Amino acid sequence: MIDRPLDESVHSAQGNRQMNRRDLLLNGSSVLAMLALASIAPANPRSAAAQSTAPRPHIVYIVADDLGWKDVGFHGSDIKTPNIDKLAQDGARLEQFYVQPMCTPTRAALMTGRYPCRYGLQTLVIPTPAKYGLPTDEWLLPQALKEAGYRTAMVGKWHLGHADRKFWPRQRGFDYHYGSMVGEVDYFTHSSANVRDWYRNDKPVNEPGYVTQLWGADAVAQIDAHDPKTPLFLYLAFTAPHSPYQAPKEYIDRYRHIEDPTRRTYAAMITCMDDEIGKLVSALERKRMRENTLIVFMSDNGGNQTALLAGDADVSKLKLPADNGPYRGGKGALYEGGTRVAAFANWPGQIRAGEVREMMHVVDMFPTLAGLAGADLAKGSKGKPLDGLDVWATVSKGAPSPRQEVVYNIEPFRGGVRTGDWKLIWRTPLPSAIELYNIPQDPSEKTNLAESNPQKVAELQSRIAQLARESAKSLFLIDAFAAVKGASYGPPSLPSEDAFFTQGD
Ligand SMILES: [Ca+2]
Repeated sequence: MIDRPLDESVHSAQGNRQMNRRDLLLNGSSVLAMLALASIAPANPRSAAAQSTAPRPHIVYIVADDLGWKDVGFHGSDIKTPNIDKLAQDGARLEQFYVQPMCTPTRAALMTGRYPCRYGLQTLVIPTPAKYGLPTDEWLLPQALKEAGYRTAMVGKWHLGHADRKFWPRQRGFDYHYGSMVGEVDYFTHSSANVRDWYRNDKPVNEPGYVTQLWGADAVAQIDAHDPKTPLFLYLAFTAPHSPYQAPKEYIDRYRHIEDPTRRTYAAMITCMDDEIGKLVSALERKRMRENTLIVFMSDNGGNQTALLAGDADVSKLKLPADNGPYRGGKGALYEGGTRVAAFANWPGQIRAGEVREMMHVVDMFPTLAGLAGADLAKGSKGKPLDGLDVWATVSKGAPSPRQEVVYNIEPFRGGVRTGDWKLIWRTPLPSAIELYNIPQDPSEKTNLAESNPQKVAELQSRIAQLARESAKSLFLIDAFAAVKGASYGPPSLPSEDAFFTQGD
């Protein structure tokens, strides 16, 4: 499939309605009536992973956070990422790799192989004060790999539930975890709103250092201590280059030539992450594990272009630094800039080097990795159907992808689906909006073809409506509605007695 960017200059968030927090809540509460109509997906048989002929590899899965599509050397950035570039050049560069538009939904999709709308994590992220998490009856990738005999270690950011330890990584299939639970922490204090969020194996720890370097060093320590006879699954989830924009001075100094201070720091954060990835590859080589290790890299969503979606840090006065290249919009948006991310897979001798322009979605990683690991997909799934497809032949040899459909997200107030070349974005709050794009011809989503293709619009609307009917209620909106409700009851706010004297009749 030909899918060349048409114009590198498009960064517009045009049509991407600016929302403030109040709008968001009102928007949320206006759709709550629709939530009552939502129902859980009917059970389909879980697809079995294709039999793999490859040996069982160690798996290192690396996630960057809010990384712009263009902000890696292999996509032409001026930001230096030599270690990432080497892995990408020697591996498969996955040029149509889709994720969900934000942190929590993408991480949930990776862990479950199922769309976040199946279990209520489709809207925004799990906010720091929220109490909900990824439902514990979902069967997760580390659980499946652990069952198959893997040692499972996680280093980094979780963001799939933090208020109750039942949601934490070690309760969800990881033998080991070092890192943070919420969406972002200060890179030096490891705190969110002055509360430290820093744990090793469920115990709070207080260690000085810069987050990216601490996680890089810990990932190396995991490899150094690993017995290579046991297959290893290492999930390394960096927060870089998510806000707050902070980096060690020595990295910032390398980018003196970048005038904008936020972009300078952002570049430094990425290069620091790249150095840590380089050290990790060296550790694998030292340990003679490299030849049998599959390394996958992706960003969890596109680079952020909306201050209100930056998280806890106030970035409203900054020029947001991420660059999504030719793709429209960014984090939070259903456009390609929010959902089509920098990604590659590398396994020497097993993955052919080159560009793979076939469609794949982060939900595909569960059955693909489980297939390589010989894991039993059905065990523990309680009959819930996977949305993911085994894309190993596509990743490793560039074979045609079994994936013909991309679900960008399904929420009570908007949905986005692509089937083949055609993509529909449907916003339902009144006044509603429909956008139809031919992605191979128009990857920058400049020309809305909805009016001239009513049949294609109807077909994709029908698919979105079907997925919406199958969706679970949004846990974020339930939470948001509870907050709105809290402000809707209580003693009446009537004028005080003084007002009768000062305001007259
Ligand atoms: Ca993110």
